[in-house]
Formats: sequence, C-alpha cells, structure tokens
Amino acid sequence: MIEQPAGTPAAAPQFGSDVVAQTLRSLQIPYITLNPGASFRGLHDSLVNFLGNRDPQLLLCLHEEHAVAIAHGYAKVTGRPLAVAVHSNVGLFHATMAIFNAWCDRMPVVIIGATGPVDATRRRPWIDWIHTARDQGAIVRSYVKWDDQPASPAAARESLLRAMWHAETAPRGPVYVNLDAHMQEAPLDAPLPPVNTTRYLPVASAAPDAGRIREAAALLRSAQHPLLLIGRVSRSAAAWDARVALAEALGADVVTDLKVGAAFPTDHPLHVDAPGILLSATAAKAIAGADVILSLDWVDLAGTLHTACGGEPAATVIQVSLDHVLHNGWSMDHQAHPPVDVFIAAEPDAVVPPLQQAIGAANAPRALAQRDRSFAPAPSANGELSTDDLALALRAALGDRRVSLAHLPLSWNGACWPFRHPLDFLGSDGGGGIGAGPGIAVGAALALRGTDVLPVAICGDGDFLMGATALWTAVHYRIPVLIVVANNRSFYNDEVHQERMARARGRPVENKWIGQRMSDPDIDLAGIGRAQGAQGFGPVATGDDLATALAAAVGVVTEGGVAVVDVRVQPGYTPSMMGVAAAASGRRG
Ligand SMILES: Cc1ncc(C[n+]2csc(CCOP(=O)(O)OP(=O)(O)O)c2C)c(N)n1
Ligand SMILES: [Mg+2]
Repeated sequence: MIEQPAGTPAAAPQFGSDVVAQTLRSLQIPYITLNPGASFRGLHDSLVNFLGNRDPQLLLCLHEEHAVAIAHGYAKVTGRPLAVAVHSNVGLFHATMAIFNAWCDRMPVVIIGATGPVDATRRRPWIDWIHTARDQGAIVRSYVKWDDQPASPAAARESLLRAMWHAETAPRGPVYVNLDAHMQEAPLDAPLPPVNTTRYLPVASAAPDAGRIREAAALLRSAQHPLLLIGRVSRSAAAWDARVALAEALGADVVTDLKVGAAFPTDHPLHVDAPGILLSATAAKAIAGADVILSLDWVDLAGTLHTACGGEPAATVIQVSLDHVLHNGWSMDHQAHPPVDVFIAAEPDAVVPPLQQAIGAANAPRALAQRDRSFAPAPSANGELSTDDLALALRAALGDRRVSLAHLPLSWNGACWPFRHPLDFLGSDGGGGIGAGPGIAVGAALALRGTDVLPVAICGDGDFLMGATALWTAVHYRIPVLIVVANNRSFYNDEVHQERMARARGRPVENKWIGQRMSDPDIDLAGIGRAQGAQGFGPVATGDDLATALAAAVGVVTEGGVAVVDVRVQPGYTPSMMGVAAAASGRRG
C-alpha cells in the first residue's frame, strides 16, 4: 500500500530538507518509519512532495518505539538499515528503549531526529524552545554508534553518508543525525554539486590476520574436544553451510542460544542441547569438558565460560569478534572481559572459510554423537495449555511452510522447534526491553513480504501489550504477519523473581502475583488486534480450539493479512528455560 501524493513532485531540490530526502534516496533506503512532528515538517514535506513518497516510502507508526523496532526487525532479516524519523526531544525520548535494543543487538538503523532552530532568533515562541536542547544527541549518544547535528544542507548530506557507512560497517549499530528545523526549511542558496554516493560508502574490509588463522587452525586440529560457541553471525545461507562444514570437519560440539538469530542446525548431532536464552546444564557440561573453544562472536563469552567452568576455563579460547570496536564507558552490554588465547579481530563470516581451509581435510572426521532429539511436553495437571503445547500446535498448523520466527517469548523452550536455516529464528530483542516483539515482527515481515517465508512472532502478553499498536502499521501497509500471544495474564518473569525473594527472606510465596497479574479484567488481546484491522482469534484455552484458531490464522496470513491469536497458557518456566546461571543466582530479566 502506497499513499500516492497529488500533484507532480518538484524536479530539483529547492530547500535544505530536499537535499536530505535526495540523500536518503541515493542511499537506497526503501522505507522511512516515523511518527510525525513539526520539528521535521520540512523533511516530511520533501519526502512527500519532492520525492513523491517513494524510495523511501513513509511508513506511519503509532509510537516511535515501534518505528525503531520495525527498522530493527527489518535489519535482522536483511542486515540493512531503514531510516526512522523522530520528533525533536519527545519523539527521541519515546524511541530510546528501541534504540537501546537495536544497539545491544548490533543492528543497523539510521535514525533522523530534529531540533528547533539552533539560532535562537529563528525560534517560534514557546514550542520551538521546547523542541530545542543544548545537546540533544546526548540522549542517545551512549548507545548509538555515531551521532551528528549538521548545520547546513551540504553538511547534512555528508553526515547522512557517514551515518549510513557507520551503521552498515561491522560491528553494526544504530546511528543518529539531528537536523536543525531552520536548516531543513530554508531555501537553498545555490544547488549543491552532485555527489557520487558509493564513493562515501567504501566496504571496510576487516580481513582476518593470516597468522592468527594458522594458529587457531593448529589448535583446533590438535584438539581432543573442540567446541564452537556460535553467536552473532549473518543470515547468509552460505555462511551457515560453512559453519556446518567446519564443525563436521572438526567433529566439534556446537552451542547456540536464543539471544541471537539461528546460527547452526539445532537438531544436528553436533549441536549439544536445545538453545535457550541462558546456558543449559547440558551445554555448560560440554563447555567445561572442551579443550579448545572457538567463539564466533558469542554474546557474553566471559559469563558463559565462568558459568560453565566455575571460574577461568582450562580450555584454550579462540575469540572471533569485532565487537570491542563498539564498547564504551556508559553501557555494560559488552559484558565481562573474557580470557582469550587467540583473538581474531574479524567478522565470523569472514573467518570460517579460511579457517576451514587452514584446517584442511587432514583431520579424520569424528563419529557423530547420537543425541535423542525426541521431545514431548509434560502434560499439565489441570488441563491448561503450556507454551510448549502452543509451540507444537503452531508447528503442526504451519506444516511444511517455510517460517521465520521473528520473536519468541521468555517462556520458550528451544526443544520444541528445531532451527535449520538462518531465517528460522531472528534472535531476541537485544537489550531486554519488552514491548519490542510486535514491532520487530512487523519489521521482519516487511523484509519478508513477497517471499515464501511466513513471518511468525510468539509474544508474551506483557510484551504484546506494550507493543501492540505496531500492528496497525502492518495492517495499513498490507504487511502479512502472524502474532501468537503466549498469554499467561501476567508479567510472569517477575513472579519468579518475587517467589525467589520470598523464599530467600522466609516470606509468603503466595503473594508473588501481586503487582504482576493482568486479570480482573482479563484483557481482550484478540480484540486489540481486531480494533486495528487485524483478524483476532481467541482467547483459546484448549488444544482443539488452539488447532482450529491457528489453522484459521495461518490462512489469514497466507492470504496477505495480519492475524493475532490469544492463547491462554499456564504461567511457568521449566528449569531448562531458566538456565544454570539463573538457577544459581535467581537473576533473569
Ligand atoms: C520495558 C521493560 N519493562 C520491564 C521489564 C522487566 N521485565 C522483564 S520480563 C517481564 C515480564 C514480561 O511479561 P510477558 O511478556 O508477559 O512474559 P512472561 O514473563 O509472562 O512469560 C518484565 C516486566 C523489561 N524487561 N522491559
Ligand atoms: Mg506474561
């Protein structure tokens, strides 16, 4: 769905914001998500009346947090940024949690903000002063890769080129460019000289050091129990195949998790345990037993090794990562500093093929372990559905359809759903900010629109409710997506915390639900979907109703619609979902 502007778009840039719009087009950014604001009314006019609302097309969002989350979801699929426009100060304030999520997830997003005129004499009384801050970028500077406030159209063009380059260059992340309202609205003194965009977006190749590759190859070749921790990697199918080939050549155990997108077939004999957000006891045991560990940009290498080994690991550790480039003094999302014996400063995708080549075929393939992958959820005592029941019913409803899981709830059990392709799962929200699920799902669905891959998000009810109005954007712009809500009518994660507190302090555990449960009244989640033009199903509480509702919902999405299914599930996380670290410390979420 494209909203077609009346009239003929202007032929040449006439105002500062026309130059900004033209630059966005030259960057081949297909969409700009936004919630409108007077601080960027100049740019808004240029996008509609100079560019004709295409390349980029405006995607209206009902909240700035959704605007960024949609770009975040799009980047998870494509690796490429969208633009996001947010109003001065307040729009940026609304966007912050989603920017933090994208930052922690290392996903590129080009965020464009605006300020009232920096020249105070040009400010309209009252409102332009509210729109202006001494250093607006300070709101987000600690969790964007780069930010700027250019003072002229020429500087804005350069700033956007640099912003795009930083966003797309590994390690990737969100960037922020703040546009002066007067600069946007003022007529151009003279046309700007043309610019060859591609010259300002050079590929910054971070080729791995050949000596380090040889060193790592020798260590892995002579390892008795090599193990791969596979973390942040791309959605490339070729890179996926290369990782499988490497693991098979080494006979290495493989561990992946649900913090990041699918990275290895989770039902492969070398994959030691179903992935979780946290480390399972089985995965921890395999890590503790390894003699050489290859981390492919694993999120929280230090914490994982410490948890698994009870201290510094005896194993030799090879780390492949560029993440250190992003670390700053404000955000501790870089995690603890890991002990590393061989450090390869490069992206994993660039390291696996030369590493494989250096290891060569000399290593006789080890016999693959036989692992029991059969899984049947424990039936609930009271006949209520569990999140496991939901997962298995959803798999059954989807049959052999190609599916991308764009979001999963905290109660997800990785054993319910094997990942066999990089798009099978797109990873978590990055920063732990709930409310991201619906927006990320819509963004992923936008990227997958027109393909044979059906986007599906399973959201907790708390997550869904905080992000629910992202669905309107999907309905309005005809972006097919299926949202299934694992509705335990609670911010249940925190019931678990209150239970732990009560136990630790010898206080009544039965009070854990207070300040957590979302019942009386129960919220009509399907109705929230319907109110925005989606098809709503449920609440469903039995296996039969669930199968019927899911079949209908899959049908809706196959026909190009948006569907929400409210599934009443019993609250509860199994020990495998809690992870060994959580079990030990009681900390999660
Ligand atoms: C923005 C935000 N607020 C609060 C939290 C703390 N928190 C972590 S998980 C959680 C509960 C999420 O509820 P839901 O999505 O329904 O999942 P459930 O725990 O019930 O499975 C909360 C409140 C958070 N992570 N992010
Ligand atoms: Mg819940």
